[in-house]
Amino acid sequence: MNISPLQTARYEYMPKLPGMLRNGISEICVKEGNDTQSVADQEKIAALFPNTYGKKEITFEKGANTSVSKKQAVGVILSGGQAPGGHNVVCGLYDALKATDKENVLYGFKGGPSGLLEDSYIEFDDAYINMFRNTGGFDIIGSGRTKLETEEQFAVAAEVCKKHGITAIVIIGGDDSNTNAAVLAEYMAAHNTGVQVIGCPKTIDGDLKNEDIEISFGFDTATKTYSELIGNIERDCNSAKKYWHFIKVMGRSASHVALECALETQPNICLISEEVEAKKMSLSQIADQIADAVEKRAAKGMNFGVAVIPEGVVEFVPEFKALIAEINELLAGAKADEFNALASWEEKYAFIENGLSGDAMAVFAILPQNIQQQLFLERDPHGNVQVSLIESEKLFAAMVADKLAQRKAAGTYKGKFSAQYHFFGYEGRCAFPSNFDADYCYSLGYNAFMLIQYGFTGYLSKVSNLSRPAEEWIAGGMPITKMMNMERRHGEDKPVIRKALVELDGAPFRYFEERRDTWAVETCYTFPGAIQYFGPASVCDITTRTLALEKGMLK
Ligand code: FBP
Repeated sequence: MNISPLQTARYEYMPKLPGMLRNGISEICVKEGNDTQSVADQEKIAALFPNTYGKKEITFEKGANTSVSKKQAVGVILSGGQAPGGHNVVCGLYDALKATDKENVLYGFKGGPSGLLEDSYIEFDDAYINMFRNTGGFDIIGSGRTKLETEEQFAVAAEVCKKHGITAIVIIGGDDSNTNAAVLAEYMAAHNTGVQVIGCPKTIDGDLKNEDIEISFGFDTATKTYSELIGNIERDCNSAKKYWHFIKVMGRSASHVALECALETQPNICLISEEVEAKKMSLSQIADQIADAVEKRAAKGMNFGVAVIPEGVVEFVPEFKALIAEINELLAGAKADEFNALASWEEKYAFIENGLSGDAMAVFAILPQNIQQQLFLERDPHGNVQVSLIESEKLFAAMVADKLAQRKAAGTYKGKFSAQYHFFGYEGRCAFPSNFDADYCYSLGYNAFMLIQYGFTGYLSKVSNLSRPAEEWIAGGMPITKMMNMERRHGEDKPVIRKALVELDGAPFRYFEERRDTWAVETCYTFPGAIQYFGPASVCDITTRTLALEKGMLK
């Protein structure tokens, strides 16, 4: 196998653990905190989780080990989208498990949660684990989006665990996967299976965060990767001075990724979906806001700029959301076949015009034709519009071009406008984890085993105090039920972990808001450069500006 010099060097990197975990299980004891309750809907959630609700938060400290010694066989699952650092969670878990007892075993279920249901697994050994230390990706066992949520699935999972003598399952995933981890933990406890379940907080989107989870892993590396690319584009743009770059960045729903990239690179424009929704902005208003910046910069001779667009923005535009709902309705059931049978776009357009309300049609009519066609042609297996496939970077560029053409005709704008488009998503999900993510993930995995060894179930592996050096990080666990509330999902009330959107009164957004008007008309670009893995801690180990602002470490 060909291995790059960086990969070889990263194999040698020793991730930093929180101080209290550094001497292994023999010197770790548990400090119990308070009983917990869910963030909302306490009675309902307590009733749904009679065996796992209300447990105490815990932290680990240096002290005499009081855990009960038993042979552990642990199964680990990677769930959902890739996020840098996933391999290190597995490595940390493996190292802790083997350091505690060489006879302990770690199984990796392949291809995500379905691997557990299909009993498709590998048993890790040193040689295999060593090939993945400090590397990006989830290819160590693969990932998948199967949801573990039904009683039937849980029964199969319990059987598979029984077959292999599995004592605990670790689920590495986002808000949905950790919600399901809590439900699985409750099932395993209620059925006296003896199987513990522990979650680990993953997602580049950064929306699995709350008073207990300071950051989900992968967010640091992914945003650093996108910020490097955006910074490079800013420099190109400021050199050539002839293009406006429209850059869409991943983040299915929340705008944390876009905001962090903006804080790192100071582009001329960064849309924040949560603000668009709060202000009930229309597509036309958003296009006008961007066109204003283009016009002001053109008046100063700067016919170039950079606009960052969060992936999920169109779903936060109220009129667009209503349009999508009408389209889904319009093509429900057999009507989709009728539509698909129409031969030309003109006929299809007439069908649409006939079926949509006047308001929805007014929004549809202002969209560029390629976006109109995307809305009708690229649909998911349920027949719904695939909003995440909408090329919003092209949509806004086209709408801005229209606005500028109108302004030119009115004589208010005399500049030139030429757009380039980019989508940064997959580029960041499997990057070599930054030192922060390498350390954080290794600690999450190591800590997950400590939770198992001390007999906890339904807990999330929690490592906090992350804006400080790793030595000062605090390791422990939090019952997942503490993060839950009831939400309506697919017509039913369900207990779920609350998704964290960008808070408009939070420090990161306020910092951005105070400066963005200047960034819009001046050229204030900053160039973060590539992630550095070797060198001074002040360059290599710092985490996101979002976290620094949230912790008051940046004003
Ligand atoms: P997770 O929530 O599972 O971590 O995945 C997030 C994400 O990377 C989003 O940013 C993106 O919209 C989505 O996954 C894409 O997923 P897929 O590659 O399965 O289409």
